[in-house]
Amino acid sequence: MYAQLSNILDLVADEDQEVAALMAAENIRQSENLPLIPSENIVSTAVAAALSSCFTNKYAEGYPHLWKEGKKVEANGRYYQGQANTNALEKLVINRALQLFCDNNNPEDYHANVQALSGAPANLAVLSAFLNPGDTFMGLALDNGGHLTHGHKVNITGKIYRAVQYGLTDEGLLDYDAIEELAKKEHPKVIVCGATAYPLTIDFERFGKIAKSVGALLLADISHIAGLCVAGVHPNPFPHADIVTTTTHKTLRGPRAGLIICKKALGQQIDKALFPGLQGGPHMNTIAALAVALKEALDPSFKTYARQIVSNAIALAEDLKQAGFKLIGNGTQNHLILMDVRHSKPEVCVPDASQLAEQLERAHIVANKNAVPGDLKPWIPSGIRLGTPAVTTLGMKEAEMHQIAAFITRATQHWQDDAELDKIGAEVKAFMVPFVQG
Ligand code: DSN
Repeated sequence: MYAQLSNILDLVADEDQEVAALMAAENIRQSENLPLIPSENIVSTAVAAALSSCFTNKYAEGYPHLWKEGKKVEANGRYYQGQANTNALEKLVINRALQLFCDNNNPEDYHANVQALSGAPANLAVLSAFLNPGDTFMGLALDNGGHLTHGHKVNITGKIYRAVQYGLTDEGLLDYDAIEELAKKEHPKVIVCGATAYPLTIDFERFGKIAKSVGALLLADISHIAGLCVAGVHPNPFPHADIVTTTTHKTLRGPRAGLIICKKALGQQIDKALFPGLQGGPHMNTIAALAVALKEALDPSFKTYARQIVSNAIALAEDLKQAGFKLIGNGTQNHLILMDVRHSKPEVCVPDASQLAEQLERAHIVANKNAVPGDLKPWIPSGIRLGTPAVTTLGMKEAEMHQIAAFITRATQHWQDDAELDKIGAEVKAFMVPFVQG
């Protein structure tokens, strides 16, 4: 899997030994630790190579099109010369994004902006396109699984807009009736749906109805589940959402970037909000890598991959439940699992999820601490968030998930026993070998 990196290492080492040493060390770390953070994945060699292409040298402020009276027209909308290849590349990735995300919903009715540097600027661009400072929007609270950019008070989206936060039920489910009631009371201009830590299917149709009933735009942030949506293993947000944002490096398995797809009538406002409103020149090397990743996602094999991500998550969740862990939502329907370790059965109950995350890393199991519904102090969370996109990319299937669940259970039971954790770490390292050689 990581073998081709040695060539890159040699090239960097010729010029900079310090950076080459860090790259080599990170390569080893990634090969010896179970990658279970649900927002991480492992890109293909072609995606990695496109990222290091000469497109990194080119400035390309503007777009490969112009908007005239709300209609997109073929024209060079760049500010600098030398754009023959950047224009062709950006048009290619726009078309691939529309084909992938809007296939059954008339791609010609949609527009894609592929320049967002990641999910946070994508969300901010959309909000700034349709809200004035002080305007109201709704989003899922961070400690209930939402994202910072869905209106958390420390984020710019919570500072300049009036962000009304909705939550989950005590069982960890989206409460659509309560969300509808809140929308009727607050009259938001935009409703954001989507999450960073929600293990169940999102009902975009219901969200669409709620937004429509109060005259709000629906923004679906599908950063976590984009790969599942395009593969048909999670419902697609279109046609219910007006705008979709996503990062491209999670289940979609591309470079670290952001995508905005919207109903065409909103395209001009969104393009303008992103550039010149928020960003400068797009990173054309990342856009080249995104083009490659979208081609990979359009291949039928990607559907098989996405299905396996979910099957793996379900297998892992079932075993963890059997072991006594309390899972938010009582399991998973997507790629992630949220364990409430402070309220699990005594055999796996741990009073401190932050320390547990650190001790799991000692056992070569890399996950992240996460707030769960009901946490009174989100900075001292009760949850551990796990995901299967990266281990599925490595070729692991249900049999390996049973083994991973056993590692996690043992490491949790012995979380204060460094010697035992080191022993588990050695076993995990050996377990990874066949999956990372290549
Ligand atoms: N950091 C991402 C995640 O882990 O879900 C969200 O931005």
